[in-house]
Amino acid sequence: MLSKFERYPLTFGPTPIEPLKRLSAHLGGDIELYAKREDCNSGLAFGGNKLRKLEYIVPDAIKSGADTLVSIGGVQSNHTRMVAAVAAKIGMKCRLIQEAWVPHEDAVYDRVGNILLSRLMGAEAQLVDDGFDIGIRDSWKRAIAEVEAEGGKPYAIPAGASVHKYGGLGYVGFAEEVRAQEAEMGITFDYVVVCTVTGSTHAGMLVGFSADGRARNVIGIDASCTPAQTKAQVLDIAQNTAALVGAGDIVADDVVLMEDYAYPVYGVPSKETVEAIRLSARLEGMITDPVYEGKSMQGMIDLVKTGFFPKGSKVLYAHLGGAPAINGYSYTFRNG
Ligand code: 5PA
Repeated sequence: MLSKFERYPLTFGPTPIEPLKRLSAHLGGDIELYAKREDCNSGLAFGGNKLRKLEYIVPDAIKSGADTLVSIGGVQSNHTRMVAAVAAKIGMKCRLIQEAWVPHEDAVYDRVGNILLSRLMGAEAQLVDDGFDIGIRDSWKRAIAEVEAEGGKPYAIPAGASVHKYGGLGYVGFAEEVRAQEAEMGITFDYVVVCTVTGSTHAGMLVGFSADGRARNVIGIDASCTPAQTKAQVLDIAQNTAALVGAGDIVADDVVLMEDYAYPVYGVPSKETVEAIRLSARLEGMITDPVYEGKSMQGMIDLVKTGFFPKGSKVLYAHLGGAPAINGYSYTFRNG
């Protein structure tokens, strides 16, 4: 589906799929859990899901003649870290808006983890005191205008690289890659679990898996805590992406989004999220974060425990990255 689109390689290639044997056994052994390690997809600043998206956006940025990538996220945004890494790699400047999306407790929250790495890679990170919203933000528009006023040529990348015309393509590629790996492994996954916030990861998967009738087997776990807006954005991106690649249409019922795990708010882990992070760390040595993957891990564990997946199901957890943010939650994990 993607051969007509230009791709700028930022990743190592297909990401490994590994069985989560101890976690599966711990949860009763009726469901086989696997992880696809998108968190290990690149040597660029610890990698993660944004790189698949940016691979299809970078050619457009280079063609535009821009000299500065401009993007936005929370203080501990993984996305902005990835944009900073890509800017360094392709020789552009980088301007980042880091909004106060998370009511955080750690005193060093804006000094460690993702934002530390972004600064280290030369990005200019501006802290802005606005709350969580996955939509288009005035602060981001202002940053674009500022770069222009200073004589630069900005290339604008929205939150999570999601509502960009090419934002959904990367995860269409993920579905195609999974299909090829299934053929090699001689198995078929019954479900794919994905953490959903700005929507293009889930949306791309919907389009990619719709090719073999599996769109509704993609189980989104909401981590935005604003699920109506997230769901609408997933549908919108999926429909635009389907039209772009020439796939069949995606309808509202194709967007399966579990809304029960994002509490108390975006970026703040519940007691159950923290337990899920510990469990996956202690049984698998697999690190998930308090903002995104910890919530989808919690969701997957709960769906196994509550019998959502029929006995014998093979479930693929898309590990989308995000571990650096855990440094901003040192108080939560002070005793492990
Ligand atoms: C993010 C997003 P989508 O935004 O494509 O729905 O992906 C959700 C997601 N897992 C899942 C990890 C590790 C993520 O970083 N992160 C955002 C960020 O600013 O980092 C876009 C919100």
